[in-house]
Amino acid sequence: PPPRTVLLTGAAGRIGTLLRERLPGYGYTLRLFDVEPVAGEPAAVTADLDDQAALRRAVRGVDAVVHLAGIPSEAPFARILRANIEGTTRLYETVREEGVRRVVCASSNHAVGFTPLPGPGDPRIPVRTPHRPDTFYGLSKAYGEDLAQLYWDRHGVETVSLRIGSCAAEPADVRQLGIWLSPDDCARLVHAALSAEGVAHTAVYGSSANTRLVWDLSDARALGYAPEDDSETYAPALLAAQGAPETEGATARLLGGRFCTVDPPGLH
Ligand code: 15L
Repeated sequence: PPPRTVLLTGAAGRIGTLLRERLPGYGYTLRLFDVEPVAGEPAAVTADLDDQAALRRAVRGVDAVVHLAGIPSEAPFARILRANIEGTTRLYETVREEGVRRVVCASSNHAVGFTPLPGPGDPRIPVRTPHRPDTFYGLSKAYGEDLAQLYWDRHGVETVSLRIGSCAAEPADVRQLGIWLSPDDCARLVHAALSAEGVAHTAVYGSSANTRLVWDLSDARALGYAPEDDSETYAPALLAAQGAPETEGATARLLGGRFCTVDPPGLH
């Protein structure tokens, strides 16, 4: 049977919030976990991923985990190490110990951010492309994908790693037109990742069916994901305000965009 009780880590965050509003409509019962209080949700667990007792109580008895907790952009390595690398490892170890079968894990386009964008006529970026993280943040997402593979190969924990593009109510800039994931499509994708059978460890790109798509959505569609939105609705206004996508410059033709040249934050 498909998972019904789902633990949502990072439930107070941007994607956590939009999934809290939408996943119950697919029939899921949610348990919520976040380092910050979840507004209007007194039953949510407010704890850090290094609080082993709280994490175990949250994981025990669920059918699946949607793991969104972590730092969502570049930060000093020590912070990324603690929140994203150690935090995700603790989560998987607890999932294994508690016998939970399925994780849906938030990876990111920044795990492969140095991948060149396809030019006119080039094929879209495939899932099976080498990890090319653009930041410590992207590196932590590449680690998460390898961790998921380890827990499948060693322990039979299934994961769908979602290399999410830009998930927000609207795309914020011309770059995001290629990788925008609408909130409704995000819920469709997570539902597909929770309910597809026999996923082992599968990585997929996470975006809507954008006209300007830069990556291959067929692996996501193979899970049963059928996106309904397209960023093209927002293209005329964004192009009028910001101009055509740049074709020159260090980051213009790289998937990760500005992440590829962000100032290195150092270790601490
Ligand atoms: C991400 O991984 C970030 O979490 C999000 O805030 C966006 O910046 C997104 O990537 C993006 O690449 O637009």
